[in-house]
Amino acid sequence: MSNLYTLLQTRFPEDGSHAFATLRDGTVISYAGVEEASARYANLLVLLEVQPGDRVAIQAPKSIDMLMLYLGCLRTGAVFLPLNPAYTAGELDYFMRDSQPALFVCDPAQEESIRALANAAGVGRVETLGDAGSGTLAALAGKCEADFATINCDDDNLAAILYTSGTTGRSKGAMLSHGNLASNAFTLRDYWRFNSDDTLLHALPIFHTHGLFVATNVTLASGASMIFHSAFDVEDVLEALPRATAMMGVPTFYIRLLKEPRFTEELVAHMRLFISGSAPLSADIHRAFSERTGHSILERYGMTETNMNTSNPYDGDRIAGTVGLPLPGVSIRIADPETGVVLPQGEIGVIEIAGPNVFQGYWQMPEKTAAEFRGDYFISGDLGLIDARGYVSIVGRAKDLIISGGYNIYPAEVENALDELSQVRESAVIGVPHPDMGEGIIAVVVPAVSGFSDGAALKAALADSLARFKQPRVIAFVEELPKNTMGKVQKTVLREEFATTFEPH
Ligand code: MCA
Ligand code: AMP
Repeated sequence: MSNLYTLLQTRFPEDGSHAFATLRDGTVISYAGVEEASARYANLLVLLEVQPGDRVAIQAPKSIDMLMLYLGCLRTGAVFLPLNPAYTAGELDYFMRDSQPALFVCDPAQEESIRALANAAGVGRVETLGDAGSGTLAALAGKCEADFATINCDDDNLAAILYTSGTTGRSKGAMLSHGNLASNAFTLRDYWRFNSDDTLLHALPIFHTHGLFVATNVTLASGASMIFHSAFDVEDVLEALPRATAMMGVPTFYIRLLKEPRFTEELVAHMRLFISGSAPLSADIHRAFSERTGHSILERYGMTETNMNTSNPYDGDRIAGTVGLPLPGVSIRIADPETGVVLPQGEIGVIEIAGPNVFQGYWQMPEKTAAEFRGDYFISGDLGLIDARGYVSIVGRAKDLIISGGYNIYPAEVENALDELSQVRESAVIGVPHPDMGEGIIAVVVPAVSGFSDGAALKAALADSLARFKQPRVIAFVEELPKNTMGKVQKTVLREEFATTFEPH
């Protein structure tokens, strides 16, 4: 096996002028440009003495340069470690100390505060990268050679670490190898029939699996093009759709598009594929979408730890409410969550996954890694079943997790932050249906002093410790939390009580 970059490179179009990405302002980055820019970043990493296996962490605005840095890391054997720009200083401090990056790249606007954090955490070097090629890192890369001999590596050499939260509230770095990413990229390209005539509308963030690996690696593995937007903006998407052939999104993208009368069958007549994932796509949205556009959204299922596991078929029935069939090379079984006994077809249990897509473990957490595997199978924490035709459906979660607009929020982390506040005796954080984000976050709080009900004060206090997307939208005060005889909070009772909080009135 070889380096993921080398494998992708074999599929780059022969004509180097073929567009890889077109930006909002019309700038085109060609495949020859990709080769050159990624070589410059690779040379820069060598110059900065970043060794194979060293982490290169980045918390910066979405940009093509960030993707070129990702490819530069692949080419040198460094480990790319992207972080959500929404993370607060407290969250970053943990990521820096845990991953000990050789290089931390930040938004130029945050340089001063990041340098202070990095010094305290023992991170050796900080550079900046803004959007549109600004920042010290881009300037340094611009002075480097545009040729680089990509290093050879083994399947299990690390390519990236992506942090994912856990039920204990402590984030874990999922280690993904060149082999993990390569297997998934080529499988998805074939399964979804991507080729060099495709233009993918890319409006996802690039610090997560969906926008970074699924969207970008599949594009590169097909020699295809992308229309590269800095974020999802419904107006920009409506404007760009007529030039695209495929789109990947979280359900919120499709919910928002359906709200627009200008989103019509004619507008998307030439599109070949709409893909959804990261959160459940309701059967209602699936149906409304096909009635409006004539397109059946292709829903797939993945995780940070595993890349993509299942997909509805390209040809054949894309069944609303299911996540489709195991991808070629991926094994899926349903097990009893308590005993681990594999269950017969049709029964509900925890979804377990094995295959070349499954990660190498959590960064410096061998016990946590061991606890989440049964043999070769990774225990997803999602509850599901496999029907007679082999389609997988997700019916619930064994893990206490909220998914809002495609971002995961572990209630334990929010509860810990709330419980640290002097005004809070205890708290329970739940997700309930939200018409735009899928789920919205509610904190149910027992105040330290009876009668206290200043939700705004608690929200303000959380702003320093939790990224905005993890902060509860609603804080409800109660005298006590419903608990079972073991003293465990009955979240199902709370979810029922608050079920209609975000419904439009
Ligand atoms: C933004 N906000 C959010 C979210 N996003 N709050 C909760 N959940 C969110 N997802 C905050 C903003 O900071 C803002 O705060 C307020 O909510 C309203 O923002 P709004 O303008 O409505 O949101 P937006 O900026 O338009 O973003 C919504 C979004 C975005 C477009 C859905 O969150 C997004 O791009 N999501 C994609 C996430 C993704 O790529 N997930 C893949 C993970 P304020 O109140 O301060 O204004 S990979 C994965 O899950 C696996 C592997 C898989 O299968 O793919
Ligand atoms: P993450 O930790 O961001 O990788 O999120 C992975 C989780 O997202 C999975 O364990 C599922 O709970 C959820 N997920 C991803 N795709 C889907 C989907 N199509 N339907 C339902 N849940 C999904």
